[in-house]
Amino acid sequence: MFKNRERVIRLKAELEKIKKETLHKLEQLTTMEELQDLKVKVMGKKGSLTALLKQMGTLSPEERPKMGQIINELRGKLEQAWEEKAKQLEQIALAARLEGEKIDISLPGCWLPKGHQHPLSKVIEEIEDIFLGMGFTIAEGPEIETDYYNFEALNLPKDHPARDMQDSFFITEDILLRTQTSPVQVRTMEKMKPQLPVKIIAPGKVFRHDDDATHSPMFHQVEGLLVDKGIRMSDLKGILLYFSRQMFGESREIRLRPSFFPFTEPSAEVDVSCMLCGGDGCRLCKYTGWIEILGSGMVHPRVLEMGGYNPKEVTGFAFGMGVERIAMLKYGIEDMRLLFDNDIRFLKQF
Ligand code: 2U9
Repeated sequence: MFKNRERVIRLKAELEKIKKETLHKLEQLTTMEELQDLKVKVMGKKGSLTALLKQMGTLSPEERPKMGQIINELRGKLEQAWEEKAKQLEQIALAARLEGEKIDISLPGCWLPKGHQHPLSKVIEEIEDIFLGMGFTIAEGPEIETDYYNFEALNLPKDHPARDMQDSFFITEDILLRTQTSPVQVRTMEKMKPQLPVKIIAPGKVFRHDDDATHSPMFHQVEGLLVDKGIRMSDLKGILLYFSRQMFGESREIRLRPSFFPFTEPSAEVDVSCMLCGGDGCRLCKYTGWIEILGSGMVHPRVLEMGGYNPKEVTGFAFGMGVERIAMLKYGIEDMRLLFDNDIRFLKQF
């Protein structure tokens, strides 16, 4: 009986020692390997706690379950401590890995040569801004068009020079690269009818068989269209005067000269007072004081009809300008080919 008590006391003391030592070592260790080693040393087949369990057989049947409970409690406590330590070590390892992978964003980067906005893009954006400010919206359409949208719906007669195979880029007899952005307006009218107003500008690339200092086979246009009840030539004049002053300066005047286009009637060429000499006469305006900037007119009744609107109920005006010409006048560029050379020294000036 006495021996049994003594054994219990000794076992308890050893358990306490194992607990203290294990928790202390656990606190000290710094790697997963050390953690694993300690686990084997305490709980492994030849571990200190396992050895104590084996001594349970020497206890009396009354003491055995009590001792078993104490050992199980210690085992539970130690297991919880391993887990916590393992989590802590994982976090330390992750933090160390992240620290090692850190990118130093204060290092100077590689210098990449920067381009420059093209003067044509700049002018197109400026034109768009002016018309957006007057309530127009921007419409776009295909650059490859059918004979119908490019010519027929615009009232161009079959024998019109633009319909000649030599003057436009035909893909088949019926399909060609658009020669103006007008098909966009026709398509928009078709889509919008019978809604009013149709108030759009159509910027984009157009293609013609031309190539010299003032013509390029590909160039840019901005065309405009306003269809509504009661639209008059004076509305056209007011809008174009506002546009000219925004684009070329507040002191500009405009004049309209009678002209002819198949899609407008009456038609007018629009001149702006010379932005270089103010109208006195100089080399730029060929000593006339005026410079032609666009074409315009009241939409031909047949064109309105083909777009799906009744010319007895609505009227409209239209205009068209070449963006390259506007850019050359605005920036004093003398040769159109400079706009397509892509020389960064030229482009950077705008
Ligand atoms: C529809 C109805 C009418 C568009 C217009 C012009 C006059 C014009 C030229 C200016 C220089 C083309 O780039 S350029 O060679 N344009 O003179 N364009 S009226 O008239 C339209 C368009 C669409 C449905």
